[in-house]
Amino acid sequence: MPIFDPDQIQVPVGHFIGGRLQTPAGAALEVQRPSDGKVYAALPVADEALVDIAAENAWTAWKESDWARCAPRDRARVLRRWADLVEAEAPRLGVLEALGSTRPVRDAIAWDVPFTAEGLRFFAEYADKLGGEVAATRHDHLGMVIAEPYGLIGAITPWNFPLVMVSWKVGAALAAGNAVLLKPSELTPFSALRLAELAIQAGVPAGIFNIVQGDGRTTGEAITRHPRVSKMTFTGSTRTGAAIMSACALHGPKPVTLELGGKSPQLVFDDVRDLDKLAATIAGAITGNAGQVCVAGSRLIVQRRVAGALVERIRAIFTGHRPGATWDEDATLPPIISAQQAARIAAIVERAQAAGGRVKCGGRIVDGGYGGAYYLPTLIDGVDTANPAVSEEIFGPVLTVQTFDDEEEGFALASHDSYGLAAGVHTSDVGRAMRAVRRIEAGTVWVNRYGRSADFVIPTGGYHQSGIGKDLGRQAVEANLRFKSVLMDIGSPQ
Ligand code: TXE
Repeated sequence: MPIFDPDQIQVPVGHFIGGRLQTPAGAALEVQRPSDGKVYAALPVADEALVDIAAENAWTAWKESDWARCAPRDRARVLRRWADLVEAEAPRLGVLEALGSTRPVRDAIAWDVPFTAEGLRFFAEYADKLGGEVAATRHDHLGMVIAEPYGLIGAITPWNFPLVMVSWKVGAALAAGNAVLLKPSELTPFSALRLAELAIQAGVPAGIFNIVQGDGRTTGEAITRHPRVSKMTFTGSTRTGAAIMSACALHGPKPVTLELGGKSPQLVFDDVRDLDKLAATIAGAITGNAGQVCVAGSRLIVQRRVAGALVERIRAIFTGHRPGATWDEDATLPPIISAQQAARIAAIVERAQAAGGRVKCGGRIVDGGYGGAYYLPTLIDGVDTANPAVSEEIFGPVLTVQTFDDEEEGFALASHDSYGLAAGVHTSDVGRAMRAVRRIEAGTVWVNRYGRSADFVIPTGGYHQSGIGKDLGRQAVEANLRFKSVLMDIGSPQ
C-alpha cells in the first residue's frame, strides 16, 4: 500500500545562497527517484563562477555577521531552535527524504528526521564548551590556547542518508562558529534545501549556511579548490576522498575530515547464546538501507560449530524480504540508489562467483514492481580473503560467509587489508570480546550489538582507507576549530 503519491510531492529546487533559494538558468542534471527510476526534477549545476559567488558571500557573512563573535550560548540557542523546527516538520521532511532517496518513508519520519534534529542539538551543546585551555607555564607567564573557528568550511555529502549526513557535517561546523558551503549528492539534493530554509527561520544569519548543487567534477572540485574554504569535510568513496585530499594539498594546504568506505566484519564465536536474535542482528546490519551504509556489516566470520545453524537462519530472513518503493508500507527492502549502482553490485557478485564464491540466495536485480533497481539480499560462501566480494566495498545487501576454528584464525579473518571502519563481535566471553577489541583495526568495535545508537557522544570514523578524523563526538566539533597559542609576560609592569 502506498503511503503517499510521489507525483503529488513538490520539491524545492535550486541553490541556497545568502539566505535564499536561487534557481539560475544554465546547465542542469536530471534527478531520478530510485524507487521507480522516474525523472522528477532538474538540478541546476553550480559552475566555478557560481561557487565563487557563494563562497565570497559566505565569507563576507561570516566576517560581518555575529555568528562567530556572539555569546556561544546564543549560537547554541539558535541551533536548538533549528532542531525543534526540523523535528516539528518530520512528516513533511520525511516524505521529501523518502521521495528522492532510498530511505523508507516510515523510517525517514520516525528515525532520520528526529536523528537529524537530535544531532543538531548534540552539537549545539558544545558551542560554549570547547573554548581552549590555559597552558601550564612558569608563574610569571600566562599561556593560553584559544579555540577559534576556521571561517568557511566546505562540506560534501553522499546520498545514503541525505539529511543525517548534512546534520553531522553542518551541525558540528556551525556550533564551532563557522560558515558552511555544502554540496549534497547530486542524486539526493533536495531535502537539504528545506533544512537550510528552516535554519534561516531559526535565526542562523543569512549566508552562514549555503548550498550549491551540482556534480562532483564541476561543483565539488570548485568548492574544494576555493581559496576562501579553509577546511573540507567529506563522506563518500575512498577514491573521491583521496581526490579531495590531494586537491586540499594543492590548493591550501587545508585540513580534511574524510569518512570513507568500509568492509566491516561481524565476528561470531560459538559461545553465543541466542542464534535467532543474532541472526536478526546480522541480517539487519547488511540489509538495512539495502546495505547502502558505510558501516554495513558485510563480512560474516563465524566459528564453525555454529556456522550452519546461523547461516540457515540468516538465509531465511534474507529470502523473506519484499522489495518495494520507499512509499510502499509493505516493502521491507528499499531500492538501490541508481541503476548504475545496482549494476556495479551485480558486477562484483559475478566476479566473486568467477573466483569460486557460491551464491546461496539472492544474487540478482529485480524491479520490485515499481521499475526501480532492487538487489535481493545475497549470501555468498566459498570465499577467501582475495575474493572480490570480500576485498571490495559492495555497498549493497551482500553478505559473505567465512568460517574459522580457533580465536586467532577468527581475529585474522576479521582484519581487512584496506578498510577499518567498524566491526561487530559476538561472544558471551568478556575477555575474548576485549581481546577482539584490541586486535581489530577499526575506528569502531561493537560488542554483542551491531550499529550506532543515539549516543552522539561516541565518535565515528575509520582507520586505514576508511578515513581520517571523526564525525560525531566532541572530536567532530574540535575538528572544526583551530587553536591559537597566546603567551604573555605578566611578571612585572611593562
Ligand atoms: O560516491 P562518491 P558514489 C562508496 C560506495 C559506493 C561508492 C560510489 O562504495 O558504491 O562510494 O558511490 C561528490 N570532488 N560510498 O559514486 O563519488 C559527489 O558529487 C569533490 C560510501 O556516489 O564518493 C557526492 O556528493 N566531490 C559512502 C559525493 O562526492 C566529488 C557513501 C560522494 O560521491 C568528486 C557513498 C570530486 N572529484 C558512497 N567526485 C559512505 N562512506 O557512507 C564526486 N564527488
